[in-house]
Amino acid sequence: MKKNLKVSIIGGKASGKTCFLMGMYAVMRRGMNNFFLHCADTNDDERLMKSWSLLTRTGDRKWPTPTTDDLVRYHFTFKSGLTRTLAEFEWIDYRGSLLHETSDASAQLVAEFNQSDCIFFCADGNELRSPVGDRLFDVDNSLCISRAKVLLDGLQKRVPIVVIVTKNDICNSLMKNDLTKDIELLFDAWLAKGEGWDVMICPVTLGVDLSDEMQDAPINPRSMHLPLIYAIFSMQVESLMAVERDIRRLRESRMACEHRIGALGTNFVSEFLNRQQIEEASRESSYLAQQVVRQDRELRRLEQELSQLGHELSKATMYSNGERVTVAGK
Ligand SMILES: Nc1nc2c(ncn2[C@@H]2O[C@H](COP(=O)(O)OP(=O)(O)O)[C@@H](O)[C@H]2O)c(=O)[nH]1
Ligand SMILES: [Mg+2]
Repeated sequence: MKKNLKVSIIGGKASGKTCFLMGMYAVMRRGMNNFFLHCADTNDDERLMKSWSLLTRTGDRKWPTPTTDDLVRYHFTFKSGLTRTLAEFEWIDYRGSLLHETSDASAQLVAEFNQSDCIFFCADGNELRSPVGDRLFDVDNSLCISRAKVLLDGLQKRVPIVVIVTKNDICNSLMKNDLTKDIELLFDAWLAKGEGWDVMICPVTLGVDLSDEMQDAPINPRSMHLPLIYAIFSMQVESLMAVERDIRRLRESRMACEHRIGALGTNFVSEFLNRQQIEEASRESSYLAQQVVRQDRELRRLEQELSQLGHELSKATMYSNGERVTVAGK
C-alpha cells in the first residue's frame, strides 16, 4: 500500500535543519540497507547534491546559507529496493525564525502541522554540550521548545514526533545516558504518561570530528536515516492496524453471511424456497473470503516490511505514551 506522507521539520535558527536534510538525502540516495530515497524532481536532486558536494569537500567547505523562504517543499519517494515504493512524501523545511514569530506565521505553521504525519524537531546539540542543570529555562528558550509546545497544542491529532539532536559531535563529552536524561527533561510534555505521544529521540551528526575542525574534518553522517525510517515505520504500523481491523470486519461479515445461509436452508423445503437468497448470500460469502485472503497477503507484506524497518530501529530510543519501547526486527 503506497501512501502519501507529509513530514514537517522545525527547529530554531541554525539548529541544523538544512544540514540534516542534506545529510539524510545523501545517505538515503546512496541507499541504506536496501532502503532508498529519491527526489521526485531532478532539479531538486541536482540542487541538493550540489550543496552536498560543496559541503563534503575539505578546506574550501561551504556550509549552507540560511533558509530565507518561509517554507521549502521537496517531494521524495521512499523505496525498499530500487523499485518498490513504500511511500511518496512531501518534506517541508521552514525558515527557523518562523518559530519565533507570532500570529499569521504561527497559524500557517499549525495548519501545516495539522496535515503532517510526522514532525521532526531539530534541537541544536550545541546547547546540550554540557549538562542542562540550572540552564533549563535558557536552553528551553534557545531550542524554542515551549514555543513549539504552544504550536503543537493546536494539533487536532497526535502525530509521531522525532527529536533530532543535531551536531551530536559537539555533545560527545556527555555520556549518552546523561544526554537522554536532559532531553527527557526538556521534552517532558511529549514524554508524559497517558498523553498519547509517540516519540523518538535521535542524536545525529554530519561527522564525529567536526567539533574539532569544521572546515577539514571528514563529512560522514551518522544516524541521519533513522528519523525517516521511524516516520515510515509509524505510518506502516498505522496501515497494519487498519488492515487488521479490516480483516476482523470481513470475517465478521462472512460469519453473519454463513449464519444467514444456515437460517435460510434449515431443511430441503426451505433450501428450495429460499434458493435465490441462498445463492446471493453464498456469492457474498465467497467474495468476502477472497477479500480476507487478499488482506491477509497485504498483512504479511506489511509485517515483513515492518520487520525490516524495525531492524533499523532496534537500537533507537523510542517512547509510546510515555513508556520506553523497543522494536525487535529480523
Ligand atoms: N559541529 C557540527 N556543526 C553542524 C552540524 N550540522 C550543522 N552544523 C552547523 O550549524 C550551522 C547551521 O546549520 P543549518 O543546517 O544551516 O541550520 P538551519 O538554519 O536550521 O537550517 C551550519 O552552518 C554548521 O555550522 C554538525 O553535524 N556538526
Ligand atoms: Mg536552513
